[in-house]
Amino acid sequence: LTEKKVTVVFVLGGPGSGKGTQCANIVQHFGYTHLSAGDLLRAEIKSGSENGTMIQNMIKEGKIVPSEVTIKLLQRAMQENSNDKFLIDGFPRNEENRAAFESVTGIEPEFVLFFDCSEEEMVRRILNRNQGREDDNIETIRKRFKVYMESSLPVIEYYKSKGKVHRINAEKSIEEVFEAVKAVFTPSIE
Ligand code: UP5
Ligand code: MG
Repeated sequence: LTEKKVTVVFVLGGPGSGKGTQCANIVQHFGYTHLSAGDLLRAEIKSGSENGTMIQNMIKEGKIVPSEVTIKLLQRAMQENSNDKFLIDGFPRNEENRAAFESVTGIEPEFVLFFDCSEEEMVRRILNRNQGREDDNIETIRKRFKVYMESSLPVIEYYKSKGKVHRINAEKSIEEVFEAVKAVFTPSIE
């Protein structure tokens, strides 16, 4: 197995905060490859893999899929892609995800983009999305928020303590949020 040196940016924030939307914009402007952990897990369900039913049940309950499953999918996606710059969207979601990814891959993120948005606005966006996601119903949304507050926010706090977090006000329009995102990716001239 040949190890290539890769740059990874973690894109974190609550359910419906706009991670996927902004990652699509970043790909267009800055040449990253977008890897959504949630999309990889949903593709795994569709492919009829042996883990599919377990993953489907976890997502329906808003629970975090075991690290080894998600990390394997992320690693495979990075190995299959010739790019060396990746946006990892929606992962790591808990302390165990974070520690396992670092020890298994040896990769530390360059920085973390944190989309900060009120719960009220996130619920509104998810209920408007209408893409048939099995977790986009109010019962599951409540569970996703609880897991986010209890398990995912501490990961963001961890990276904040290491000075790696760029907080973005994600409450604004898609265009305004992207202006703030661009400023993070554009190297500034001293
Ligand atoms: N929208 C976006 N930006 C907007 C803006 N500025 N103004 C107005 N509208 C805006 O956006 C959501 C909706 O809002 C869209 O309709 C968009 O047009 C609009 P989107 O960009 O899709 O937000 P995103 O943050 O990506 O929301 P998503 O629902 O994907 O976030 P989640 O973190 O909940 O979902 P994810 O797919 O990452 O995970 C789903 C589940 O998978 C988890 O609950 C968990 O069970 C499982 N999972 C794991 O177990 N492990 C993992 O590592 C990852 C996932
Ligand atoms: Mg998403």
